[in-house]
Amino acid sequence: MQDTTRPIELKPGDALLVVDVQVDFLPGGRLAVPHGDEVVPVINTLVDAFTRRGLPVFATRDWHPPGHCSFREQGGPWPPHCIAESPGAAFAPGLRLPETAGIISKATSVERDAYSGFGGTDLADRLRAAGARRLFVGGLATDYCVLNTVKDALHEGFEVMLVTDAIRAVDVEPGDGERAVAEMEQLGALPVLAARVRG
Ligand code: VGL
Ligand code: ZN
Repeated sequence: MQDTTRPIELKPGDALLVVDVQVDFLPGGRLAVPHGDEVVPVINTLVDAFTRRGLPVFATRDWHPPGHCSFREQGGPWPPHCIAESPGAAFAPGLRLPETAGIISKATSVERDAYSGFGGTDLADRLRAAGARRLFVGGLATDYCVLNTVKDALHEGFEVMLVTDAIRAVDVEPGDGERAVAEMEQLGALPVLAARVRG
C-alpha cells in the first residue's frame, strides 16, 4: 500500500508546474472553471515550498490569438478565452509566482489547439535544462489542460505528482474531472495533497 499521509520532502530534480491559472478560468471569467479560484492559495503554498528549497517553478498559460479555432465563432467548443495580452489571459490575481518562474505560452497558433503545455512548446527542454525529473502539477482544468499536460509529461519520462487539491475540473459532463484523475493515476501519476509537500 502506498502511504498517503507521510510528508514528501522536496529534493533536487523536483519542479512545480502550474497549469493555466488564469483570469478567464476563474469564476466570472469567460470560460469559468467552477471553484477554479480555490486552487490559488493551495498553489501559493507549493510555490513557497519550492522557493524555499531553491527549486524551479514553471507556469503555463493558454495564449490564444483572436479568432482561435477552439472558439465557437470558428466552430470550436469554447467561448473566446485567454486571448493573448488581454486581461482574461493574465495569471490569477493573488497567484504568487516567483520572478524567476518559467512562463510557457501555449495554443498560440490560430489553426491548432493545444491543451498540453508540451504541445508545440519548449517546455520539456526547459524542464530538463532546469534539472527537473519529478513534476508536481496543479492548475486548471483537470479534465483538459491538466490531463493532457500530465499525459505528455509521463510520455516525456517525467515522474508526475498530481496535487489533487490544487486542481479543478470544467466537468462539461458530470464526472469528467474524476475520470481524468483516474486516467492520470492509471498512467502512473501519483496523487498527493499539498499539505504533504515539505519545502
Ligand atoms: C483549457 C479549455 C480550453 C484548459 C484551455 O486550460 O484546461 N480548457 N482551453
Ligand atoms: Zn483554450
